[in-house]
Amino acid sequence: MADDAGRTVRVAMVGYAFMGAAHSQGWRNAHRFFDLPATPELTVLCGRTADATEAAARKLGWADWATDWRDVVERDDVDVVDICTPGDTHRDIALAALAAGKHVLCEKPLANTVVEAEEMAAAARSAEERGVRSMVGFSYRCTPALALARDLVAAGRLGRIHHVRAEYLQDWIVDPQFPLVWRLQKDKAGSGALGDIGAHVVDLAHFLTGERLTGVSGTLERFVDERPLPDGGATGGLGAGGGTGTGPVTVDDAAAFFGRNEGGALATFVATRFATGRKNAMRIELNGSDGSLAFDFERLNELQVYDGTVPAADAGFRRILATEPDHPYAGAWWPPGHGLGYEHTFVNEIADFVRAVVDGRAPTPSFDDGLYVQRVLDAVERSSDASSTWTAIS
Ligand code: SOE
Repeated sequence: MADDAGRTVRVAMVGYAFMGAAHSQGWRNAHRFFDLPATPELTVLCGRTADATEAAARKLGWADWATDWRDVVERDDVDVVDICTPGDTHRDIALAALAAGKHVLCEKPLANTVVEAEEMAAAARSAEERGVRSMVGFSYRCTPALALARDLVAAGRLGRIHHVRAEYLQDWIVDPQFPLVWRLQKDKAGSGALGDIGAHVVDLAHFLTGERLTGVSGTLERFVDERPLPDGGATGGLGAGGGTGTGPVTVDDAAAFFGRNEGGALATFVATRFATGRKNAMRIELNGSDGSLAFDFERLNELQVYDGTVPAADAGFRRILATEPDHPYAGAWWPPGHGLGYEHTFVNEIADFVRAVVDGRAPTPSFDDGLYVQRVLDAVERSSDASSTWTAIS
């Protein structure tokens, strides 16, 4: 951490595609909207190829650029390493950064396997003892309406939770001609819709209820087995195309699973990239003995709440516009009713991270929270492969 006078947090970010762009605007803006104890500095951006990384550094506002993350994590002018790469590099970068005494923000899912996630969580716990902090980037927790939902559940407003129903619906690969990008390759991404977007709803179910799943049963599906290679080989981003030849899709296109929470609630999940017409419809509904709440990220400033304790004639779902100064994060932004977008969840997330790092607190969600999600993903995969109907989560 920089000296008290400067009170800066000097950041190195590895990766600069979709998440790199989302995080960069978060690092640029967090101290301009939140009163933070230190000012983030976009010190160095790290990527695989020099020309593309230099261009990305200029575009995204980074002071320097590099192509070897092993050097970057050792730099004396770096306090934080932000990992925005595909999952196959999360473990190596995080372990090296933590060992070098750097605080780490790592995109979700934490890793590609439970073994990697266990190593990362153990390293994070050890680093915590040296005052080195770490967090996994489940950014949707920083949506005001979802943070409000968590507060309502924690205050007991829903009573005992009986049902959690969560789904994350996208449709960007319904076209079989969409190219074989890295998110469709197991060795890069670890899994498909299950880990990429299913991880978000598994984490949200935990975040909102404060309870973890004790077991799951589920199935995975792949609708398209072969896709055109992207231009420049099978590694392109969300939209790279134009390659020659085809390659095998090695991950799931969709996942459906259910489980039981520690508190007894029945939880059901769907994560799919084949929900034609649904672009980023991340939805969750909780039903309790005293009420319910419902959220849809396509209407992310709103929370639907049902109070079951009022007379039936007066009861009904009401819409809360989570844009009041008293709503989580909302007070740092615009006047009531003006609303936030997807990018603001990353600014909110980075503000939380900077505050925790400078104040000497363990940020949440922790690598242990990320490990829990990894165990659920793994249990769903084993459940899908096995003939058994139930897979316990260790
Ligand atoms: C998948 O398309 C994706 O980019 C996820 O990887 C992100 O985590 C999610 O925020 C948006 O959709």
